[in-house]
Amino acid sequence: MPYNGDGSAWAERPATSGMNAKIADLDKSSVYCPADGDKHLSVFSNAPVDNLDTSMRAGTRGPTSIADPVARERISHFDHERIPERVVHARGAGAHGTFTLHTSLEEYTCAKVLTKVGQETPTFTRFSTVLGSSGAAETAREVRGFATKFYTQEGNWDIVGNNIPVFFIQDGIKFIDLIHSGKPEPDVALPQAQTAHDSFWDFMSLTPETLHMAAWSLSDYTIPRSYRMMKGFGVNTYVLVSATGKRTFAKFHWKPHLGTHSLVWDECLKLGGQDPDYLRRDLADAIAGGAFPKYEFGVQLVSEEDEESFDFDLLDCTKLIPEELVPIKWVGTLELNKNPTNYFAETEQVAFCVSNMVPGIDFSNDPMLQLRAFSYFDTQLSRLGGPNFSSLPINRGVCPFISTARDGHSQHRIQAGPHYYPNRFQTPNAGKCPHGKGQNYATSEAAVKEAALADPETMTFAPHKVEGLRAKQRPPKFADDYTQAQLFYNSLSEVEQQHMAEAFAFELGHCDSRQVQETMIDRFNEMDHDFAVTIAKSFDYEVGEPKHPNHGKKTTGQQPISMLDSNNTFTAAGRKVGIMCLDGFDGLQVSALSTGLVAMGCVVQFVGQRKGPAYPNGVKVGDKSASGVQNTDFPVEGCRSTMFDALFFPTGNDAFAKSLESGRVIHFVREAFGHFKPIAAVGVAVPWIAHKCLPGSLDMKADATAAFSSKHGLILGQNITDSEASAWTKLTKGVKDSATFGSAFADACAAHRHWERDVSGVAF
Ligand code: HDE
Repeated sequence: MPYNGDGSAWAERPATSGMNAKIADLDKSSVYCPADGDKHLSVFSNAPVDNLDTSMRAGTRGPTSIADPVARERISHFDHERIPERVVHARGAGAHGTFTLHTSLEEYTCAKVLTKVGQETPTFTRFSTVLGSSGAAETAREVRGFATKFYTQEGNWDIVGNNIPVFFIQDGIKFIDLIHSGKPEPDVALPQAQTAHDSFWDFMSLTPETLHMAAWSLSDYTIPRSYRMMKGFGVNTYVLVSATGKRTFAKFHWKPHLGTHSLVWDECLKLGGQDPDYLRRDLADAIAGGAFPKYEFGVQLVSEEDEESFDFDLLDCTKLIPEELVPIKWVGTLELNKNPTNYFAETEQVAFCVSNMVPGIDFSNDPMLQLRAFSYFDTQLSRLGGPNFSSLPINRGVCPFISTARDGHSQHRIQAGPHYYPNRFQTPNAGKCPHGKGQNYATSEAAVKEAALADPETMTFAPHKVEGLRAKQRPPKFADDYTQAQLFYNSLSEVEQQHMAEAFAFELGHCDSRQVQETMIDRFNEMDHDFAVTIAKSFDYEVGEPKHPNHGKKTTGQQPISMLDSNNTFTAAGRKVGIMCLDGFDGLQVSALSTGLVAMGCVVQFVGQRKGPAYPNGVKVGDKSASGVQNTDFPVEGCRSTMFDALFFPTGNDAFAKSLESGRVIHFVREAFGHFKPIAAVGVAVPWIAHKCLPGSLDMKADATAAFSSKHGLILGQNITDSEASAWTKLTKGVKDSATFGSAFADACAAHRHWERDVSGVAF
């Protein structure tokens, strides 16, 4: 069921059952219209307003009177209703959810959110692009943000991560230049939401540490199919602290239950215009339809003793920890199960702060993380207008706390009691909430340790030794920029490597500076000579000798780098199937297949000559009340193949066959074929596909005797009839049982894309 845009969701007060502590908390600040029917339209003083159409005037045709408080208030509020968009990650989509722990990390942390098995912690997650402004198209090639706020019983904990496990730079001080280079050029402010311009690649080519992330950002990771099919990573190395004070390094992972999948670049370019909201629509639709996105949460753990045992530095966020060295331990599940009620109040005002930690979770000395711990809190001051942003409804915690902070713009809390500490009412350890505890003023190292160990609640800042020369310096292992870039490249499939080369041609093809193009090709020569030679062809450039011969190693695991790795999840669930219901279509085939697909968790949408009724074979056009009339989601002109993951063309009568001849419908097939998507067809639609849509691209003879042929995601059943019930109803779960036409199509949908196809001769 798609997101309900008719406004009825606005009146929806969350049901009492299934409501988590945070939704209940938000409800206290929510006004539902028109469910709260006793409310009247008012100005802020709450006085009823009886006329919102006409301002007060001196005489019928005279000047407007400034004495009209309603007009004044309305105009004034409107004048000020914008706040600055986020400096980065301005374009985002959010959802409420629940995190449920299934495996305790008690050995490593005292954070209750990670130790109490079965506990459900309310969450708010915001996905985002990085460079685009708040209205930018979502299918631009962009790194994606994956930020989650956990409203724990010990305060809010935020993991502010990305969909790629590494970052461009090693030290936060360079972040400003990185972002400036990627944002639109400063004179005429273009291009929007993309890195395909000189400044970005100029910065990248001159900053060797970006090589690893440059490779990731040219890969299919930057064009995700859906936020539901996207991984997440904490990126930086954190520290877990146990109740006994033991410190363990930790990397955080999110793994989508639907697998990790991407769009193809041509689709992205088209969707940018056809549906700039493609990803937020997909997320809202799924949640509204009850297909709640789920992600496994995992950690890679490294003991303090093993800190130096890798050939990279754990504090260097341009490196990942290969799973062969440290496997991921999966400990909990995040389910996104409620759309926001008000985008501005929730998704826009949510303030993720890397500094939001709970006892048992701490920072490592990663120099990116350390500066991030400052930046997020700082940016909210101007973005949300002052120091009280943390008591906005979406940001306030669900755990009671006492603070001595007071006043400031828009103070929401009415807090009684002393605004200083210590005071005669609260002794150091007398607070009711962990945050009231843990203040200790011990000065010697031993005293600090003893105090900390005695009180696990203080573990956020468990003591650890720091020493060294104060200087502007980087650890020696930060110097290797290419080993993991090679590991990444080697771990991709050939198809994905080819996509990277095509992405390079697009990105650098939009740059005008020859120097930028050549320096960047040279930079990639440090990753892989053959790759550099391939990309150099688009620029007529002669690559020099290999710089660092490729070590040839690959990595795989539970979060495999290649999306084609068998450890990735392939399922038909969550896929959107478009069914062509031009008048005269075979109604039985459509209803049988669509019922099976929906039961498998697919979203089915119908396309017809008009939005509204589509008339099947045997029903007179215009007879709306006849049985079998199919309500369509789009008229052919109102959609494109890009909006679906797979297409089904039933058979039909002569009128149906004639309508297939339209150029728009033929283009549907060519485009979906060119984007490697599953296409199924029956009866008259089969020769039409073979001869009109894809002449020369199909080898139809191969399976001429079978009831249907299934090859490269094309499922063609010219002679299947409606009476062969098993062909339609025996849909499996898309797990390699292609015994029937329906299950072959389900399998093809589960495979997502059929890269084996030769699409070179197809115009689309
Ligand atoms: Fe951010 N980043 N960042 N960042 N970042 C922001 O904070 C910043 C970095 C990330 O959905 C801002 O509240 C600095 C790495 C996400 O609201 C800002 C540095 C990673 C989001 C900021 C980094 C991220 C942000 C803008 C270098 C991947 C969106 C608005 C020291 C792990 C969160 C805001 C949301 C947002 C600064 C580096 C991810 C300006 C200075 C590395 C997902 O504070």
